[in-house]
Amino acid sequence: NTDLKGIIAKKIPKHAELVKKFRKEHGKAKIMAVELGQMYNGMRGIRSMVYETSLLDPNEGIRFRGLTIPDCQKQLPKAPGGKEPLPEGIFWLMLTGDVPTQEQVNWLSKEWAKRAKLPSHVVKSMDTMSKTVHPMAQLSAAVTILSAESKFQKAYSSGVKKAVYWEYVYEDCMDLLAKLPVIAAKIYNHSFRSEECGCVEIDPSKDWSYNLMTMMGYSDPQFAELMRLYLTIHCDHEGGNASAHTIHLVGSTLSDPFLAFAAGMNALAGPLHGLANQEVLVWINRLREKLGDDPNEKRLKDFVWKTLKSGQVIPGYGHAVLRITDPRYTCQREFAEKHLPNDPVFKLVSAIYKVVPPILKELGKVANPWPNVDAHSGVLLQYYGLTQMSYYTVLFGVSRAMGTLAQLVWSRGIGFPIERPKSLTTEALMKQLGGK
Ligand code: AMX
Repeated sequence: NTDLKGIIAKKIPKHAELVKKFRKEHGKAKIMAVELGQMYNGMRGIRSMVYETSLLDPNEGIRFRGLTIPDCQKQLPKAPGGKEPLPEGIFWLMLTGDVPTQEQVNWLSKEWAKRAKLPSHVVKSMDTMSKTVHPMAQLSAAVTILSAESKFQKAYSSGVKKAVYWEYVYEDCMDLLAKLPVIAAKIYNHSFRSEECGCVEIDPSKDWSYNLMTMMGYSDPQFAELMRLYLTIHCDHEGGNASAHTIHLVGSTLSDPFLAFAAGMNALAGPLHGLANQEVLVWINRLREKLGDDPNEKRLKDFVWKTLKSGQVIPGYGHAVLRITDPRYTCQREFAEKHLPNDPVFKLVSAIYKVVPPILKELGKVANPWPNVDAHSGVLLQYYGLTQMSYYTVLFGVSRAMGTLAQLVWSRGIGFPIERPKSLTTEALMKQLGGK
């Protein structure tokens, strides 16, 4: 059955009913007590939102609808002759809760290809944007103006009922996912390639990742495999991370999916979040310039300490929730071991993996000394010739669309209200706690 909308049309009302009953029975149950420290610490650890598509365990990593990354690598359909999962599969999984068949992902590839064309006003705006605009800002701007096409916005204005909001949100999300590779490729070509590039059309017989790669001017089948893995593993990281949370929040105001997603991309563009993958390579390249490709351990350690002492963080290390090596790092490392074991930058990344965690532990204040996803992605992209670091977060964003937009469909299906947590002033808190 390839009727994706029909499949979720059966599931969403059942889940909404289950939530309603659950809330009725347990609506007053206490989940946790909030500590003052958490309020000042970026709300870290406060269990305060419901997000269905994925769940993060600090000591295990991410699960998408119950499946770990290795599970997904095993169970999700592959491209012909390929070994890595197709991102289409993880989107299907997050949207429906079911592992799709090959036929279902093939349908999704074709469906996205069908919806991929950009409206001419978006093309025109993108083509005239200054090349000095950061690729993430170009992404945000392009998606923002795509909102002119929103079916949800039109349906809302015409007064459709709340119960069917999700149907229009679904259409917008599918359109956006279909168009994102075209937008991303256009940004790449506009920023880094000559004017006449970027005219390659979507091939409807090929998958989402393959099309993105060819539109950017690449053709190595192994790079297509990397793109499939990359776009699969960056798709979601439960709801509290800055980009997913922003999309969730903005979506809750009934802004259309284009506007909600663009807002999330502005959050992903921060150096403590998605921009870290750019920062990692900048840092590694600085290290290579200073120490060469094969520095001894002592010189490497000195470089790490120097970074820390100058008040900077070690990009790609640490995490707000994870307390282990990120499984997204591990699977990229495995990919590198298989396809580029002798690459000098990969060897350097491995050497850094040995020296950084003990140093961060020694600092004493870092909650998680282990590498996150961003510590490894740049080296892989660079190996295949994608050396423009300021572009890396765009690929992260294309992938992040899958989890966050699947959730957006469910959020409207369940009927979540506008999000509005309570804030307090320090003065009010002091009064409450009997301070000054
Ligand atoms: N290098 C140096 N110091 C670090 C550090 C790192 N990699 N990670 C954390 N710290 C420091 C913090 O800056 C903080 O110092 P402060 O008290 O002087 O301000 C202290 O350790 C405690 O922070 P924490 O509780 O361990 O982390 P957090 O939850 O506040 O922040 C994160 C998490 C990811 C922002 C942080 O680890 C960091 O800045 N890492 C480097 C940037 C990075 O890799 N970001 C990508 C994260 C994944 C993603 O979203 N793509």
